[in-house]
Amino acid sequence: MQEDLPLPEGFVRDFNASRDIEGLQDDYQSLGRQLRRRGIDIEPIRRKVAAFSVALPTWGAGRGGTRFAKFPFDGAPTSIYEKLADCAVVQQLCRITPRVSPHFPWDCVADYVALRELGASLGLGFDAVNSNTFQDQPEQKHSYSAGSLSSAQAAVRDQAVDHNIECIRIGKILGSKAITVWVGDGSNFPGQQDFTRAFDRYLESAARIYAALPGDWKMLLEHKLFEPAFYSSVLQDWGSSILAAQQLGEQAYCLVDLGHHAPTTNIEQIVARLHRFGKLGGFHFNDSKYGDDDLDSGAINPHQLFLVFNELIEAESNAKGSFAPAYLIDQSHNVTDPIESMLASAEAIVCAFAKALIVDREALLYAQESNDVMMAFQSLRQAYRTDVTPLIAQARVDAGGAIDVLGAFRASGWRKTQARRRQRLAPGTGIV
Ligand code: PSV
Ligand code: MN
Repeated sequence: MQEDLPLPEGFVRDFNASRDIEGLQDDYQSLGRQLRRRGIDIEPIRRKVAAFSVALPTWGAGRGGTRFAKFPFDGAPTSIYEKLADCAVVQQLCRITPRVSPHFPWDCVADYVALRELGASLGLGFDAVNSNTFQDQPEQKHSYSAGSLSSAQAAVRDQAVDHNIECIRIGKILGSKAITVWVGDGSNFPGQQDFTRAFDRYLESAARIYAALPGDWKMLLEHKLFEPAFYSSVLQDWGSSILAAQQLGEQAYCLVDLGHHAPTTNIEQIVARLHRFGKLGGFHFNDSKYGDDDLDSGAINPHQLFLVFNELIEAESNAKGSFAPAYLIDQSHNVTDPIESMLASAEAIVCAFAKALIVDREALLYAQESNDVMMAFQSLRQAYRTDVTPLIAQARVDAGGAIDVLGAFRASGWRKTQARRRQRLAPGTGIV
């Protein structure tokens, strides 16, 4: 497939040439020396960083909002095609986001073969497909106002199951290998719903989706503590999630969205538990201070992100079969340019990954086994304190990305060009 990348050929190269590439090399070598003194070879770490990737959410390319307001911005993408182009800009600059995760029916088009080809021409593949039974669509027969997969009404459940099966059909055309199922089902009042019967109905509907899963696909169950249901959610935590995944079968896994837990929850421990029982399926990265805030990854608690990756590295080294959890950014970009947020978030995520890679695992194990609390903690702290940005930037530049992703994005003038283009297409409307 011939590439038709959004930023002009040579743009990144010229941008990098205008920056201090030699300074970056000095910083990289200095980090290499620092790590060598700790007995760590930087080269295998760089190779792992170079192989790392995280998918972009198509819905993250647009402006998010709250239930109070949504503030549009000039040059915002208006269709899945324009969203793909924006995601391709992210990938062109950072080189660790080569896939997008589509959400249906938001991303419905007439021709999915053409969509797949467009993605390929932009240098993008398709990650997990996401179903949406948490909103009503205009042409929809039955409302999800009282639940979807767990609805008390069989016709509503059938409609929700059919939608998920349709998502799998589309995903097969796009080249996806997983479906992520998140439902907003739950209740707002004590007594509104029988917890057990609602969960049983959810399990029965999920089993029908599972039965339609191709043999090489995963079904990822995403739990969430609250919202839109404010008293109880049907799949409220990793406990319900792992029970459901175990009952469904070996292709069913749990997906951890970092924002879907109570503020004090030890998410890294959940990672370890899910892995221990072979049910760690993937992540939705974001950050939060209060609830499911959908803030940018690492913006509030970069240490938690590091600890999550520490468990993931640990899990990978103890993996029985292949270890391939799905990594996706899932954020709501309410006040920033979504491209800038995705660039900064991808960087925060890969930084946490790199820091987890340089943990001295032998020292950690020794300290743990000899009850040396302080040295165990210091094994993690030393890695967390290390500035890995030269390593990340070097790997990115080697892969053809920008030395400074945000600087390059601003220098590209991409958003202004898009705004002008859209103004030409819909002059005087102010619609962006
Ligand atoms: C729900 O809060 C969620 O995290 C699910 O992953 C949805 O698919 C996504 O956000 C978009 O609304
Ligand atoms: Mn999510």
